[in-house]
Amino acid sequence: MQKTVVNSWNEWDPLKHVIVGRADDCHIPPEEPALDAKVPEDSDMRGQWGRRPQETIDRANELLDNFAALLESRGVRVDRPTPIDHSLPATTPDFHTDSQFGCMPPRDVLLTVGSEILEATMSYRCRWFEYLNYRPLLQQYFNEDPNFRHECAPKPRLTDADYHPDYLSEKIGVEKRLKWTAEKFFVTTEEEPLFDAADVLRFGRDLVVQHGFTTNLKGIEWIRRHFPDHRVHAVNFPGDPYPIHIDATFTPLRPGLILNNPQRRLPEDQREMFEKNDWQIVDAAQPAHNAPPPLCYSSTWLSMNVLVLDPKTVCVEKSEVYQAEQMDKLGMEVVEVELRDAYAFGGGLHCCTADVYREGTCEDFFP
Ligand code: ABU
Repeated sequence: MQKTVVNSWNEWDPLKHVIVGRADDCHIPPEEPALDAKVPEDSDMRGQWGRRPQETIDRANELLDNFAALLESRGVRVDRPTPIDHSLPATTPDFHTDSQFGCMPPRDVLLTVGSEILEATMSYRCRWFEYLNYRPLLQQYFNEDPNFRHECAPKPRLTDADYHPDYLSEKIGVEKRLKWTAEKFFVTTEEEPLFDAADVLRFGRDLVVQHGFTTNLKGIEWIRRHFPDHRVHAVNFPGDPYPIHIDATFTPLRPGLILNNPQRRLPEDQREMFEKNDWQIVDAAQPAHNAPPPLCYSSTWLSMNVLVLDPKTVCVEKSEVYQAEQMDKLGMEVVEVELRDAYAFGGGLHCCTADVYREGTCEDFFP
Protein backbone atom coordinates (compact mmCIF):
# COMPACT_ATOMS: atom_id res chain seq x y z
CA MET A 1 0.00 0.00 0.00
CA GLN A 2 1.43 3.40 -0.97
CA LYS A 3 1.41 6.18 1.61
CA THR A 4 3.13 9.41 2.60
CA VAL A 5 6.51 8.48 4.04
CA VAL A 6 8.34 11.79 3.81
CA ASN A 7 6.91 14.97 5.34
CA SER A 8 8.61 17.44 7.67
CA TRP A 9 8.33 21.23 7.66
CA ASN A 10 9.93 22.36 10.88
CA GLU A 11 12.11 21.31 13.80
CA TRP A 12 9.41 20.69 16.42
CA ASP A 13 6.21 19.07 15.09
CA PRO A 14 5.55 15.54 16.43
CA LEU A 15 8.32 13.28 15.15
CA LYS A 16 7.18 9.98 13.63
CA HIS A 17 10.06 8.80 11.47
CA VAL A 18 13.76 9.58 11.61
CA ILE A 19 17.15 8.40 10.40
CA VAL A 20 19.77 7.76 13.11
CA GLY A 21 23.42 7.63 12.00
CA ARG A 22 25.93 4.85 12.59
CA ALA A 23 29.56 5.04 13.73
CA ASP A 24 30.71 2.06 11.63
CA ASP A 25 34.13 2.45 10.05
CA CYS A 26 34.22 6.16 10.85
CA HIS A 27 37.53 7.85 9.99
CA ILE A 28 39.36 10.95 11.02
CA PRO A 29 40.09 12.22 7.52
CA PRO A 30 43.44 13.60 6.40
CA GLU A 31 44.04 17.33 6.41
CA GLU A 32 42.08 19.38 3.89
CA PRO A 33 41.25 23.09 3.78
CA ALA A 34 37.68 23.33 5.09
CA LEU A 35 38.12 20.63 7.70
CA ASP A 36 41.34 22.11 9.07
CA ALA A 37 39.68 25.49 9.45
CA LYS A 38 37.21 23.96 11.88
CA VAL A 39 39.70 22.07 14.06
CA PRO A 40 40.63 24.30 17.02
CA GLU A 41 44.32 25.14 17.11
CA ASP A 42 44.82 23.48 20.51
CA SER A 43 42.79 20.37 19.58
CA ASP A 44 44.08 16.82 20.01
CA MET A 45 42.85 16.22 16.44
CA ARG A 46 45.54 18.32 14.77
CA GLY A 47 47.77 16.23 12.52
CA GLN A 48 45.93 12.96 13.21
CA TRP A 49 44.10 10.87 10.70
CA GLY A 50 43.00 7.29 10.12
CA ARG A 51 40.29 4.89 11.20
CA ARG A 52 38.92 5.71 14.64
CA PRO A 53 39.81 3.20 17.37
CA GLN A 54 37.44 0.20 17.26
CA GLU A 55 36.49 0.48 20.95
CA THR A 56 35.29 4.07 20.38
CA ILE A 57 33.32 2.97 17.30
CA ASP A 58 31.70 0.16 19.32
CA ARG A 59 30.82 2.49 22.19
CA ALA A 60 29.37 5.14 19.86
CA ASN A 61 27.31 2.48 18.09
CA GLU A 62 26.03 1.19 21.42
CA LEU A 63 24.80 4.69 22.29
CA LEU A 64 23.31 5.31 18.85
CA ASP A 65 21.54 1.92 18.95
CA ASN A 66 20.16 2.74 22.40
CA PHE A 67 18.93 6.12 21.15
CA ALA A 68 17.25 4.44 18.17
CA ALA A 69 15.57 1.92 20.51
CA LEU A 70 14.38 4.70 22.80
CA LEU A 71 12.83 6.56 19.87
CA GLU A 72 11.16 3.35 18.69
CA SER A 73 9.77 2.75 22.19
CA ARG A 74 8.09 6.16 21.85
CA GLY A 75 6.46 5.18 18.57
CA VAL A 76 8.99 6.73 16.17
CA ARG A 77 10.02 4.69 13.11
CA VAL A 78 13.81 4.64 12.93
CA ASP A 79 15.89 3.85 9.86
CA ARG A 80 19.66 3.46 9.72
CA PRO A 81 22.12 4.16 6.88
CA THR A 82 24.05 1.44 5.04
CA PRO A 83 27.73 2.26 5.59
CA ILE A 84 30.00 2.35 2.55
CA ASP A 85 33.74 1.64 2.95
CA HIS A 86 34.96 4.90 4.46
CA SER A 87 38.60 3.86 4.25
CA LEU A 88 38.44 4.31 0.47
CA PRO A 89 39.90 7.55 -0.87
CA ALA A 90 37.62 10.18 -2.34
CA THR A 91 38.91 11.01 -5.79
CA THR A 92 37.35 13.08 -8.55
CA PRO A 93 38.99 14.78 -11.56
CA ASP A 94 39.45 17.82 -9.29
CA PHE A 95 40.73 16.50 -5.96
CA HIS A 96 41.97 13.51 -4.03
CA THR A 97 41.81 12.80 -0.31
CA ASP A 98 42.95 9.58 1.29
CA SER A 99 39.87 8.66 3.28
CA GLN A 100 36.25 9.55 3.87
CA PHE A 101 34.42 10.49 7.05
CA GLY A 102 31.54 8.15 7.98
CA CYS A 103 27.75 8.01 8.18
CA MET A 104 27.38 10.05 11.30
CA PRO A 105 25.86 12.60 11.31
CA PRO A 106 23.02 12.40 8.73
CA ARG A 107 21.74 15.89 9.60
CA ASP A 108 24.76 17.39 7.79
CA VAL A 109 23.91 15.68 4.51
CA LEU A 110 20.12 15.42 4.26
CA LEU A 111 17.70 18.34 4.31
CA THR A 112 14.02 17.40 4.53
CA VAL A 113 11.59 20.09 3.40
CA GLY A 114 8.01 18.88 3.09
CA SER A 115 7.94 15.81 0.87
CA GLU A 116 11.48 16.40 -0.38
CA ILE A 117 14.83 15.16 0.88
CA LEU A 118 17.68 17.17 -0.60
CA GLU A 119 21.26 15.92 -0.57
CA ALA A 120 23.48 18.90 0.30
CA THR A 121 26.51 19.82 -1.80
CA MET A 122 28.78 19.38 1.27
CA SER A 123 31.94 21.44 1.57
CA TYR A 124 34.57 18.96 2.77
CA ARG A 125 36.25 16.74 0.20
CA CYS A 126 36.15 13.77 2.58
CA ARG A 127 32.34 14.07 2.69
CA TRP A 128 31.75 14.35 -1.07
CA PHE A 129 30.49 10.77 -1.37
CA GLU A 130 28.71 10.63 1.99
CA TYR A 131 25.26 10.66 0.34
CA LEU A 132 25.94 7.08 -0.80
CA ASN A 133 25.37 5.85 2.77
CA TYR A 134 21.77 7.08 2.53
CA ARG A 135 20.90 6.03 -1.02
CA PRO A 136 19.37 2.67 -0.03
CA LEU A 137 16.95 4.49 2.29
CA LEU A 138 16.16 7.22 -0.21
CA GLN A 139 15.47 4.60 -2.88
CA GLN A 140 13.19 2.78 -0.45
CA TYR A 141 11.24 6.00 0.28
CA PHE A 142 11.01 6.59 -3.47
CA ASN A 143 9.41 3.15 -3.88
CA GLU A 144 7.07 3.58 -0.90
CA ASP A 145 5.89 7.16 -1.35
CA PRO A 146 4.58 8.37 -4.72
CA ASN A 147 4.97 12.01 -3.67
CA PHE A 148 8.53 11.77 -2.33
CA ARG A 149 10.99 14.03 -4.14
CA HIS A 150 14.59 12.89 -3.97
CA GLU A 151 16.77 15.85 -4.94
CA CYS A 152 20.53 16.44 -5.08
CA ALA A 153 22.20 19.82 -5.08
CA PRO A 154 24.89 20.21 -7.76
CA LYS A 155 28.03 18.38 -6.71
CA PRO A 156 30.76 20.97 -6.18
CA ARG A 157 34.21 20.69 -7.69
CA LEU A 158 35.98 21.55 -4.40
CA THR A 159 39.17 22.69 -6.07
CA ASP A 160 41.55 24.94 -4.13
CA ALA A 161 39.59 27.89 -5.53
CA ASP A 162 36.83 27.02 -3.06
CA TYR A 163 38.97 27.85 -0.02
CA HIS A 164 40.67 31.02 1.19
CA PRO A 165 44.39 30.22 1.63
CA ASP A 166 44.56 32.58 4.67
CA TYR A 167 42.83 29.86 6.68
CA LEU A 168 45.53 27.29 5.85
CA SER A 169 48.01 28.84 8.25
CA GLU A 170 48.83 26.68 11.31
CA LYS A 171 48.43 29.48 13.83
CA ILE A 172 45.76 32.06 13.22
CA GLY A 173 44.64 32.69 16.78
CA VAL A 174 41.11 33.09 18.09
CA GLU A 175 41.25 36.91 18.02
CA LYS A 176 41.94 37.01 14.29
CA ARG A 177 39.36 34.28 13.65
CA LEU A 178 36.70 36.31 15.46
CA LYS A 179 37.63 39.41 13.44
CA TRP A 180 37.36 37.42 10.22
CA THR A 181 34.04 35.80 11.10
CA ALA A 182 32.64 39.21 12.15
CA GLU A 183 33.65 40.45 8.68
CA LYS A 184 32.04 37.33 7.16
CA PHE A 185 35.41 36.26 5.84
CA PHE A 186 35.08 32.48 6.07
CA VAL A 187 37.24 29.62 4.81
CA THR A 188 34.97 28.95 1.84
CA THR A 189 35.01 31.34 -1.12
CA GLU A 190 32.16 32.17 -3.48
CA GLU A 191 33.56 30.04 -6.30
CA GLU A 192 30.44 27.84 -6.50
CA PRO A 193 27.38 27.04 -4.34
CA LEU A 194 28.32 25.18 -1.15
CA PHE A 195 26.16 24.15 1.76
CA ASP A 196 25.86 21.51 4.45
CA ALA A 197 22.27 20.61 5.36
CA ALA A 198 22.96 21.24 9.06
CA ASP A 199 23.30 24.96 8.34
CA VAL A 200 19.57 25.10 7.59
CA LEU A 201 16.74 25.39 10.12
CA ARG A 202 13.17 24.90 9.01
CA PHE A 203 10.39 27.17 10.29
CA GLY A 204 7.54 26.20 7.92
CA ARG A 205 7.55 28.74 5.08
CA ASP A 206 10.84 30.19 6.29
CA LEU A 207 14.27 28.62 6.07
CA VAL A 208 17.00 30.17 8.21
CA VAL A 209 20.47 29.41 6.88
CA GLN A 210 23.83 30.05 8.53
CA HIS A 211 26.47 31.71 6.38
CA GLY A 212 29.80 30.38 7.66
CA PHE A 213 32.56 27.88 6.94
CA THR A 214 30.36 25.16 5.44
CA THR A 215 27.76 27.29 3.64
CA ASN A 216 28.56 30.23 1.39
CA LEU A 217 26.28 32.94 -0.02
CA LYS A 218 26.02 31.16 -3.37
CA GLY A 219 24.85 28.06 -1.48
CA ILE A 220 22.17 30.13 0.24
CA GLU A 221 21.15 31.63 -3.11
CA TRP A 222 20.94 28.12 -4.58
CA ILE A 223 18.64 27.07 -1.72
CA ARG A 224 16.50 30.19 -2.33
CA ARG A 225 16.07 29.36 -6.03
CA HIS A 226 15.46 25.69 -5.28
CA PHE A 227 12.63 26.41 -2.82
CA PRO A 228 10.75 29.24 -4.57
CA ASP A 229 7.74 28.96 -2.22
CA HIS A 230 9.92 29.58 0.83
CA ARG A 231 11.49 32.70 2.27
CA VAL A 232 15.18 32.06 2.83
CA HIS A 233 17.06 34.11 5.44
CA ALA A 234 20.84 34.25 5.70
CA VAL A 235 22.11 34.62 9.26
CA ASN A 236 25.56 34.66 10.81
CA PHE A 237 26.84 34.48 14.36
CA PRO A 238 29.94 36.65 14.79
CA GLY A 239 30.86 35.23 18.23
CA ASP A 240 31.77 31.85 16.74
CA PRO A 241 35.41 31.51 15.62
CA TYR A 242 34.64 28.13 13.94
CA PRO A 243 31.17 28.59 12.41
CA ILE A 244 29.92 25.33 11.00
CA HIS A 245 26.34 24.08 11.32
CA ILE A 246 23.66 26.13 13.01
CA ASP A 247 22.41 23.46 15.40
CA ALA A 248 24.69 24.16 18.36
CA THR A 249 23.98 27.88 18.02
CA PHE A 250 20.29 28.49 17.32
CA THR A 251 17.73 25.90 18.43
CA PRO A 252 13.99 26.37 17.91
CA LEU A 253 11.99 24.42 20.51
CA ARG A 254 8.41 25.25 19.56
CA PRO A 255 6.52 28.05 17.81
CA GLY A 256 7.60 31.28 19.48
CA LEU A 257 10.70 30.00 21.32
CA ILE A 258 14.34 29.66 20.26
CA LEU A 259 17.47 28.96 22.30
CA ASN A 260 20.50 30.99 21.23
CA ASN A 261 24.08 30.22 22.20
CA PRO A 262 25.08 33.14 24.48
CA GLN A 263 28.56 33.25 22.93
CA ARG A 264 27.11 33.36 19.42
CA ARG A 265 24.22 35.78 19.66
CA LEU A 266 22.17 36.58 16.58
CA PRO A 267 23.03 40.18 15.65
CA GLU A 268 20.32 42.77 16.37
CA ASP A 269 19.78 43.58 12.69
CA GLN A 270 18.89 39.92 11.98
CA ARG A 271 16.27 39.63 14.72
CA GLU A 272 13.49 41.64 13.11
CA MET A 273 11.38 38.79 11.73
CA PHE A 274 11.40 37.03 15.10
CA GLU A 275 10.70 40.13 17.18
CA LYS A 276 7.92 41.39 14.91
CA ASN A 277 6.16 38.06 15.40
CA ASP A 278 6.69 37.87 19.17
CA TRP A 279 9.18 35.02 19.10
CA GLN A 280 11.39 34.84 22.17
CA ILE A 281 15.11 34.21 21.70
CA VAL A 282 16.58 33.10 25.02
CA ASP A 283 20.19 32.38 25.97
CA ALA A 284 20.90 28.67 26.23
CA ALA A 285 22.19 27.30 29.54
CA GLN A 286 25.92 26.79 29.92
CA PRO A 287 27.32 23.40 28.84
CA ALA A 288 28.07 20.97 31.68
CA HIS A 289 31.57 20.29 30.30
CA ASN A 290 34.63 22.53 29.97
CA ALA A 291 36.02 20.67 26.97
CA PRO A 292 34.76 18.35 24.25
CA PRO A 293 35.53 14.62 24.55
CA PRO A 294 38.77 13.29 22.92
CA LEU A 295 39.11 13.43 19.13
CA CYS A 296 35.97 15.56 18.76
CA TYR A 297 35.52 18.29 16.15
CA SER A 298 32.59 19.92 17.87
CA SER A 299 32.47 22.47 20.67
CA THR A 300 31.06 21.99 24.16
CA TRP A 301 27.89 23.65 22.85
CA LEU A 302 26.60 20.30 21.66
CA SER A 303 24.79 20.76 25.00
CA MET A 304 22.09 22.65 23.05
CA ASN A 305 22.11 20.24 20.09
CA VAL A 306 18.83 18.69 21.21
CA LEU A 307 16.21 16.69 19.34
CA VAL A 308 12.67 18.01 19.76
CA LEU A 309 10.12 15.17 19.70
CA ASP A 310 7.10 17.48 19.83
CA PRO A 311 6.49 21.02 21.11
CA LYS A 312 6.40 19.76 24.70
CA THR A 313 9.09 17.06 24.65
CA VAL A 314 12.80 17.25 23.99
CA CYS A 315 15.73 14.80 24.07
CA VAL A 316 18.72 16.26 25.95
CA GLU A 317 22.10 14.56 26.40
CA LYS A 318 22.17 12.91 29.83
CA SER A 319 25.25 14.68 31.21
CA GLU A 320 24.00 18.14 30.12
CA VAL A 321 22.30 18.83 33.42
CA TYR A 322 22.12 22.64 33.05
CA GLN A 323 20.49 22.36 29.65
CA ALA A 324 17.99 19.82 30.99
CA GLU A 325 17.19 22.10 33.94
CA GLN A 326 16.56 25.03 31.59
CA MET A 327 14.29 22.92 29.37
CA ASP A 328 12.29 21.94 32.42
CA LYS A 329 11.88 25.60 33.38
CA LEU A 330 10.77 26.37 29.84
CA GLY A 331 7.96 23.84 30.28
CA MET A 332 9.43 21.00 28.22
CA GLU A 333 9.36 17.36 29.26
CA VAL A 334 13.00 16.21 29.12
CA VAL A 335 13.97 12.79 27.79
CA GLU A 336 17.56 12.05 28.87
CA VAL A 337 19.71 10.31 26.27
CA GLU A 338 23.31 9.20 26.81
CA LEU A 339 25.34 10.22 23.76
CA ARG A 340 28.49 12.04 24.85
CA ASP A 341 30.80 9.17 23.88
CA ALA A 342 29.44 9.46 20.32
CA TYR A 343 30.03 13.25 20.02
CA ALA A 344 33.43 12.69 18.43
CA PHE A 345 31.76 11.03 15.46
CA GLY A 346 30.20 14.27 14.32
CA GLY A 347 27.84 15.73 16.85
CA GLY A 348 24.95 15.48 19.25
CA LEU A 349 21.32 14.44 19.31
CA HIS A 350 20.18 16.76 16.50
CA CYS A 351 23.26 16.09 14.37
CA CYS A 352 22.98 12.30 14.61
CA THR A 353 19.45 12.28 13.21
CA ALA A 354 17.66 13.42 10.06
CA ASP A 355 13.92 13.98 9.90
CA VAL A 356 11.81 11.84 7.60
CA TYR A 357 8.31 12.46 8.93
CA ARG A 358 6.85 14.94 11.37
CA GLU A 359 3.13 15.52 11.60
CA GLY A 360 1.92 18.89 10.37
CA THR A 361 1.87 21.11 7.34
CA CYS A 362 3.75 24.11 6.00
CA GLU A 363 2.72 27.01 8.24
CA ASP A 364 3.60 30.68 8.02
CA PHE A 365 5.05 31.69 11.39
CA PHE A 366 6.32 35.08 10.22
CA PRO A 367 3.45 36.63 8.25
N1 ABU B 1 27.83 20.11 14.07
C1 ABU B 1 27.59 21.09 15.06
C2 ABU B 1 28.90 21.56 15.66
C3 ABU B 1 28.84 22.95 16.12
C4 ABU B 1 29.86 23.30 17.15
O1 ABU B 1 30.97 22.74 17.15
O2 ABU B 1 29.58 24.14 18.01
